[in-house]
Amino acid sequence: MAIVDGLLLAAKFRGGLLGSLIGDCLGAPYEGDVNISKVVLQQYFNKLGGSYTANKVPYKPYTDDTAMTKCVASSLIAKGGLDPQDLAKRFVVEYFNDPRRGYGHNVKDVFSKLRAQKFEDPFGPAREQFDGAGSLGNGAAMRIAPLALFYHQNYEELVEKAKLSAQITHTHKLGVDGTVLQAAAVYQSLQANPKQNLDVKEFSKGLLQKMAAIEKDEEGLGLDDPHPYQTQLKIIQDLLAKEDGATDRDVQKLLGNSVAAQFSVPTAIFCFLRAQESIPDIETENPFQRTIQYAISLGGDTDTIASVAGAIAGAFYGSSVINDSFIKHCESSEEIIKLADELYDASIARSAGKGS
Ligand code: R7I
Ligand code: MG
Ligand code: MG
Repeated sequence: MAIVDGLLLAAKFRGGLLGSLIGDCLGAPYEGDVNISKVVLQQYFNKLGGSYTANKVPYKPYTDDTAMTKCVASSLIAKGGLDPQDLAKRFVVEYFNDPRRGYGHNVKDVFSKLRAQKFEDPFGPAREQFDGAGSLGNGAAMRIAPLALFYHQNYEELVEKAKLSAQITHTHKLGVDGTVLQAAAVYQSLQANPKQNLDVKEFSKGLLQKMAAIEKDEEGLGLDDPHPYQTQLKIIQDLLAKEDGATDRDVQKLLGNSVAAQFSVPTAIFCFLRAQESIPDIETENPFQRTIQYAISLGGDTDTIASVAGAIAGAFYGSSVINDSFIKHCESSEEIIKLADELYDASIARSAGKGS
């Protein structure tokens, strides 16, 4: 952690949570779309990035991705670490207070069952999803950024807590491992120095090594490919190495843009890595904006892929790279900044032995 001092680390916490929020809010209007016009998308970003005048510009509401991310952050802050029962309660209270946030179709059953059994077993209802197979959706990965930031000083602990936090709603190996992959990506971003060009080969190699340690005991779990995330990471490396650049079609076909964690988390990681350099038809010098704009341009699960990519980008660059106008256009951005600062304090207090 030597290259990241306290000030930068605090800015990276803000960047990670703001990136997650902005990707969600800006991506939400396009969720489910195919063939998004690059010209229209560019105009959308130009307008949102222009000078901000309160009440005169569109205000972008957040969706379930942010609602659940806020629960993860506030639970970690309140409890000084992961407390699955407390987190499950926060998900349920949040959902029943404000259900119209575009939640996944099946995860709502988990919330009802958790409420009915009074949180006695916070993992029980998720295990029953999809006839006992568990959900393989990206709903646990999309909310993991606060946890990856909080546990940044101990990678083994981060993996263990990321898995547990996922299992409150997602118990399928693909849902859990996709969450670990996103946690690992945010972790690597946080450790990297934004003043130097990112070595995208090293970044993907680091993730491959980490997923090799995760995907080692899956024989007998019934997956066609025993190493699905390593397969996706190798595709990322191939696409990055393409001389004339991967086409949108390549990315959609090979990496995917669906609600499945396997076909959205690696896609988001690819968006962040590809956006280190210019991308055709995306007019901005700002690599954070490029990441989010590119993620949305691929269509499909745009709020989530942009949110996951935005968290990785924000944790790498820190909040200073983020256009203030984007921040102000997003619902609850002030609350997110406050949560990021409190999460940073809680994480530092814990590692200094002062936390619980
Ligand atoms: O994963 P989850 O929380 O959904 C997150 C997505 C994000 O895009 C959000 O922005 C929001 O729009 O929803 O919710 P789940 O209900 O667990 O999973 C989402 C969907 O993935 C389900 O409704 C299914 O269509 C699909 N899915 C599965 N389909 C077949 N078999 C998830 N798991 C399975 C499965 O095992
Ligand atoms: Mg959503
Ligand atoms: Mg989504």
